[in-house]
Amino acid sequence: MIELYSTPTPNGQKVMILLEECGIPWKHIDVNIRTGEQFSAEHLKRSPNNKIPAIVDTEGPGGPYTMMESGAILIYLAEKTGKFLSKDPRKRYDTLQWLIFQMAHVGPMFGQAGHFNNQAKGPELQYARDRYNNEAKRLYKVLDNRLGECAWIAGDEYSIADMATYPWCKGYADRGINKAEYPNFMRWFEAMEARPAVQSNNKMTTEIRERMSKAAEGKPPVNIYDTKDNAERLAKASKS
Ligand SMILES: N[C@@H](CCC(=O)N[C@@H](CS)C(=O)NCC(=O)O)C(=O)O
Repeated sequence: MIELYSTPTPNGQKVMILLEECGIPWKHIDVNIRTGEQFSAEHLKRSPNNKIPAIVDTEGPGGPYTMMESGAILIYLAEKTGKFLSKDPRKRYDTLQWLIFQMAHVGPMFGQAGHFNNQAKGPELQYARDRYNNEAKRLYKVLDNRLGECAWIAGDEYSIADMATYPWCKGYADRGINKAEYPNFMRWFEAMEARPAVQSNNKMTTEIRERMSKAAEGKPPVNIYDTKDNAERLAKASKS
């Protein structure tokens, strides 16, 4: 059994998609990052960086195995199930380079763009807004160019690189990405949305979010965007 300790953000969803694609037994254990549950002593044991997602594989190598970092989790689960990470060396490294492209660029840059568009809206921050929005648009073009060469991000086979990238790309319309300018990206995005596992992820995402909002009623939210507060929360949790 795979226990997924998470919130269905893009980083959480990529693991949900893989679990649904593999059809192995798994369950979602809600860790509400809006109310600070990522700073609990139990969660810090699973994820010392106080982030979601984390997994526990109750039948891991040598016993129950705990992991943080969504990219590492995807590689682990792909290797465990023998799916979506080719054994052919070239295809495998193609998949890993595009997975790491998502982890190092798409996730962090889209995340910063979202932060300055939605959280830090001051007019004096226009430089940051432009920097991350332009970078996000450039990354969509990298994806569009790549998907003009092959059916899936890593090549001719659907892989964990597609699963990692898709949830981050859902907001393409808000970023000014249109079908005419990014046709290869759009073709891929539609192919992703046609997959039953992706549809199941999207349905579960809505349900889990509703369940988590209900459970959080009356609990004070934490401001996870305040990095100084986060450092203090971690220091406090580490003492307990
Ligand atoms: N590189 C990490 C990033 C994880 C991450 O940033 N998770 C966010 C949600 S998407 C989180 O847990 N934020 C809570 C916090 O910063 O306190 C991964 O891919 O797993």
